[in-house]
Amino acid sequence: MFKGKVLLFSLLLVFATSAFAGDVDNCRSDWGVSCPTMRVCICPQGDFEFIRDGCKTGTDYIWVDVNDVSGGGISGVPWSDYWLQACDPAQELCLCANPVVADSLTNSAGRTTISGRIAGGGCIVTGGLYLAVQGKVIVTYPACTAVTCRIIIIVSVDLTADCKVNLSDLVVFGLSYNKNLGEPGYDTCCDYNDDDKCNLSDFAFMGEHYLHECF
Ligand SMILES: [Ca+2]
Ligand SMILES: [Ca+2]
Repeated sequence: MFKGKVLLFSLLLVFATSAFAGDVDNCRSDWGVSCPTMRVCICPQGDFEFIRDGCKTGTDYIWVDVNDVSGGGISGVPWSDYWLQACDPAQELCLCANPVVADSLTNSAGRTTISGRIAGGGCIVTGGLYLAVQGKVIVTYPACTAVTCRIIIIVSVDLTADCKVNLSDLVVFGLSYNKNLGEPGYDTCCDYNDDDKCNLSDFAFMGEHYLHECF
């Protein structure tokens, strides 16, 4: 009798687990950044800075562990099933249809990395980013209530965050032109070579990406 109950309980457990196996669990999944001060320049055309250069090493990356409800890794998650956005809605990016692409399918442990470029516009200075897998925003285990925000600074030649680089962006850029960090009117979103100055070097990037938009 006792043995029978244990067996039934075990069967129920197996059933409960297998019913959800393979589905992404946004609380048991996790993500992070390989270095503490990542800063990436983006363009809607997806042709600006690589995430791998975000901390200037050439080997920087975002990692993602895609897990199911039991904490097991899900392998084979497609390259394009990821989405990044600002944790602070006031700094929302404009993102193209496939803004980021993973470096590979998730491996047998459910892990992949993202080290390519981001296709979009806008600027995130504070508050960090969240990451979604298959439309599910990753939240912090075990409470599953707080969004898992990681600090990544995003700057873009699309300063108005409408996924187009045009005259309205030049107007915003002009307001910060020839200003340095600490001076009134200086906007760090206009600094594309990471020297805390908004000057001709940055304007050159503006020219290089002028009239770019999402493919
Ligand atoms: Ca724009
Ligand atoms: Ca600069």
